[in-house]
Amino acid sequence: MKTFHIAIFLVAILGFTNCKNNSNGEPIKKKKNTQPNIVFIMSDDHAYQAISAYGYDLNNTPNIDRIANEGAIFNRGFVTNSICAPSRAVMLTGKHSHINGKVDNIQAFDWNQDNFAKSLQEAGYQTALIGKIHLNGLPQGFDYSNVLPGQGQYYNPDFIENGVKKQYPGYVTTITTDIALDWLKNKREKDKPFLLLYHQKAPHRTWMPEEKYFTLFDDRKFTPPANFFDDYNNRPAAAMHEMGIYKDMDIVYDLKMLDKEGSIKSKKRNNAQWMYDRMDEKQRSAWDAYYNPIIKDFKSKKLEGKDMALWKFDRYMKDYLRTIQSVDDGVGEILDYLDKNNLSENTIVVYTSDQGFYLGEHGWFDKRFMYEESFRTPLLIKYPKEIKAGTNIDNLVQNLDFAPTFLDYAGVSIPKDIQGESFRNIANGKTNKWRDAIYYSYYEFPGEHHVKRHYGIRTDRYKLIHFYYDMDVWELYDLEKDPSEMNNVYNDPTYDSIKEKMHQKLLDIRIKYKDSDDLDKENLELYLKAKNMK
Ligand code: SGN
Ligand code: CA
Repeated sequence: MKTFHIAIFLVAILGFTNCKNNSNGEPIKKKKNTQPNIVFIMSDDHAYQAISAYGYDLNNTPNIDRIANEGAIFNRGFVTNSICAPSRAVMLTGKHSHINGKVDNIQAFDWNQDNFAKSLQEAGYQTALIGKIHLNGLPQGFDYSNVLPGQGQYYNPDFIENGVKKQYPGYVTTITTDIALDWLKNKREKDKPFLLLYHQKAPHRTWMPEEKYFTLFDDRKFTPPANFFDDYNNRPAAAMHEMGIYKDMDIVYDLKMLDKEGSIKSKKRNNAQWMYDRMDEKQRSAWDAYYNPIIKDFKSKKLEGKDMALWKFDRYMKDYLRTIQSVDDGVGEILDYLDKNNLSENTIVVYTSDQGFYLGEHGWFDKRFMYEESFRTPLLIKYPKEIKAGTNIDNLVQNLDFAPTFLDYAGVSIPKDIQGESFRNIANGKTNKWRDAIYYSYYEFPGEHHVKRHYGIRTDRYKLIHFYYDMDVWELYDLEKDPSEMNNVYNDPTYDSIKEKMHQKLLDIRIKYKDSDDLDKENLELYLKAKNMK
């Protein structure tokens, strides 16, 4: 072989590629890295309505929007079970709750089963999990983990670093970002591709803002959505909720009216006091300087009925959106780090939430229901190598699809028992061939917020839901005519043939995903046992 050919052969075999010149003007030879890095950003309870890229005009999230602007925004991203720990288990395993076993927030998660981080680790990735995961036990599949115990705390939170607990002074969102940046800068092995799960606690209840955002939105009065005063006509499960802003949101615990005199009545004053006491003196005095005048004003107003409901909504929105501002700052810091270190081109960045959230729709906060605002979740992705900037996607994707999508991007084979599908070729526009229906199942009842057990199916236009266990109620929605799901048309004869088709599709999809009434019963037994109710 001639020298020239040998040189070409060596270059090909070693996978070297020329990029920029060094300061001497010589080309820097860099090993061609074919496996992309993955930064998977998840926040907790972040409603898509509260991301400016989705166009709701509630707040401004310039950094999260950067992901959409430089990549793709999914308008129909959904979860399979709208509650924290189960959603994370689905995300890690690519399997529905009834298959991965984590059907509710109560029962234990089995870390011994496969997850996509384990597969990427085996394929040579450096892996880290930072922030909220809400799954018991030492995370498996990660070279480094530093996670919040359970729900975590907003102020001076504890973290568990590789199994060892320690308290960090400061605000949880900024601490989580600092830990993630420290791992990126100082802890990972820089010659390997990396997977970073960077998971924020915010904007989870009780929406305690960072000091620098206390006054953000003070000049604004938030008006609730059109169905804020919903009467739940024809929707008995919805009528039994315990997640009403007017009826159930705690004035002291959720809305910070912890008056020193103790004259404002609340079921959760002790919890509120405990969270307040966690702050150090400096944090408390900043807190008091902001909230005490609001408490004074609230007391003087003596609000009732509709006025009280509207006041609560406005206070809720202000604090909820403030906590998101700190999340957005963190996203900006991570994106800046990638940009400044020439990592952006070869890094996939995803922003999502463990589920959506009600911002006053149906009069609610919280999630759990299969109605759109909590079934849907924000989903934005950028990967400049493959995804065109400004892409808009309407396909029905779910958190079930993350695991196979990441494995696909990394060139790692997707285990046959994974139930999700890679949306890589949807994101890059290569195909539009995709599923026409998605499946949902929620289990945590009896439980907080009193949302009945239900499962259902959603297609492009229709949604069929079955509430069961201690009731037997079906609901059908025509999302084109009734996007706010106020009109249950299950018993409307004009929808008879649609109803029949949707029932058939529901049967089919339950078979496809291996779910059944028998499994529902088994899960119920396990749940009641775990809750010591049996
Ligand atoms: C806590 C909250 C609930 C919330 C659940 C589940 N109550 O129990 O409002 O629905 O978490 O949230 S609180 O008084 O403790 O704040 S999840 O996101 O973790 O599933
Ligand atoms: Ca959540």
